Amino acid sequence: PDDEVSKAKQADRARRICGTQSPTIFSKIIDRTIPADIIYEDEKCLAFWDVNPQAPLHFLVIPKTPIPRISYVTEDDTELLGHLLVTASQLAKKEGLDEGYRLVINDGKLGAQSVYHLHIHVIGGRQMNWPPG
Ligand code: DGP
Repeated sequence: PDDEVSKAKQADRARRICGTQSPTIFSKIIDRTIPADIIYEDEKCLAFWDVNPQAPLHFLVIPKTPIPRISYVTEDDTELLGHLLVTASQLAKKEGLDEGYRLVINDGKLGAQSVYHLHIHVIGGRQMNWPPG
């Protein structure tokens, strides 16, 4: 976790220095420039396994449109955000997470966001704790 926080701090610093990081590594996953273990794709979104899993099952659902962070969305993104959540729910069911799971969206430096392309974490397969770290 500390490592994720330091990555988030580094990303925030890079973003402040260089402007918004775009394209991020997730754009390269979308266009297949770099490989990922993709679970699902449609015209609006992509889902793939997280390279640094925090639980037995951990995947990400991302919009194909590179919205940097949840705090930047507008009313125009309402339908897309709904679609991402419905997709996350359907994929969690498909992966057998019948007893529950955690959805997380990290935003910005204090939210420990490290990749500035909006993503929903779907984390499951073990007991989650509250409060989160
Ligand atoms: P966040 O801290 O919320 O910005 O989460 C970014 C997540 O993205 C983190 O859990 C690790 C994952 N990640 C970063 N780079 C890659 C990559 O190249 N491939 C995959 N599959 N996941 C990645």
